[in-house]
Amino acid sequence: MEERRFIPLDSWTERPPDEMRHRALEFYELMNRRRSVRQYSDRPIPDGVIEDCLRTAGTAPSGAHKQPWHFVAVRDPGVKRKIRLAAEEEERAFYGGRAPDDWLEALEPLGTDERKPFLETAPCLIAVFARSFGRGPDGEREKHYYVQESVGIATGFLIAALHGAGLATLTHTPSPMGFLGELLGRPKEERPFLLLVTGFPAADARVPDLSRSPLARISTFI
Ligand code: IYR
Repeated sequence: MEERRFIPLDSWTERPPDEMRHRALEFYELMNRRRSVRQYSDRPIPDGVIEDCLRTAGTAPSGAHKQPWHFVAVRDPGVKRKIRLAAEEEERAFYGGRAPDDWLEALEPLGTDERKPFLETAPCLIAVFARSFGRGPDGEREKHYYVQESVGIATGFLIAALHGAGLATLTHTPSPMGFLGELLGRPKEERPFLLLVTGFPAADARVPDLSRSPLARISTFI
């Protein structure tokens, strides 16, 4: 049994109310400028940016602090091509009959289809994996808790970090995406969670004209 160790909360920063309000609004305004982008330029991402964004993802809270995530940053054109081909094969089946009509109808405003050229054009694809269990120092199985929640939170941190750094993203979920684990050589205890496409938008990138639900619809104060 590891000894329980506590340290002072040195990282805490106390802020005056005005500064809190300012920062809350500023962060909202930053995040409200995020859009899912499906057309990318092939412009490379400056060195170190993805690494720091992944460090941010790794700061997410997780069940029993098991950190049940793994991120594979794919820059290699050959691997990106393989991912595109495998994803498009699944998507052809999805759009060609596997998806129920109501789902296709719901996607209509997004204008998506089985073609995923961005999987090759974008300079980086981050495959997010959820680890259903971990390995202790002697290779023994270690239980993980709230894996989906934990990896979802870490992915949210990652999206916010990439956006904050000046990169566009797309959360892409080819379905099913078992091929990702095989293509990227991940162990069987890791389940693909989603694929985050990132890079700079194409000069002529267009996004659907969507609006976000107002606060009154998404929240209740009691
Ligand atoms: N995976 C498909 C379909 C798709 C599903 C949902 I839910 C979306 O919000 C967007 C697309 C695709 O990527 O086209």
